[in-house]
Amino acid sequence: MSLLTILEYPDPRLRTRAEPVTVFDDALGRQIDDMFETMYAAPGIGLAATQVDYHRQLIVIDTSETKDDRRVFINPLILERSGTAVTEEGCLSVPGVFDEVQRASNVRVRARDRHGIEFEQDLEGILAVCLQHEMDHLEGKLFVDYLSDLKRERIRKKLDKDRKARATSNPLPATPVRVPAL
Ligand code: GNR
Ligand code: NI
Repeated sequence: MSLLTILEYPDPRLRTRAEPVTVFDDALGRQIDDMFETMYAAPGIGLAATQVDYHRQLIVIDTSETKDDRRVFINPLILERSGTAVTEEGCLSVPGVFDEVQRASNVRVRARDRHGIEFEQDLEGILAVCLQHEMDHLEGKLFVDYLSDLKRERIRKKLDKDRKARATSNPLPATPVRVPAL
């Protein structure tokens, strides 16, 4: 298992459209496990393959409090959406930024699991919102695209500034200095 690097806005690779998964092999299983590990470590409630520079239609989600409800959606398709929900969203690819987005509150999704078995599920609440957020990633779309041009430009500048601060001031704790005994 290994931690993957999460791409950050405005990295152009986040705009890539993911291709369907066609081969359900051990390598795919390892990619899924690495994505869960990366999502839990971040921490986040969902992760799309696009965010880790893997351009296949693959999503992992766990919205449970107890972090024991792993859900995998491969080649997902929304069959039906209903209701509306406005949620304060965040994104691991847009760190430290949160804003309201309106989406469907309920969706029926058809997808495949890690073995390639097709299933259909009705999702609601944060799970439905998260799936839609992740499916946007697979199409190269980010939640900040729903905000005004002005907000998005401010966000880009803030992230630029945060990245520069991380690069110049060393983010790692200083090496502990042993004070010599008298
Ligand atoms: O961790 C995440 N939280 C979140 C909160 C509200 C709506 C969507 C999300 S998804 C996000 C993780 C992420 O960036 N997935 O792409
Ligand atoms: Ni995201």
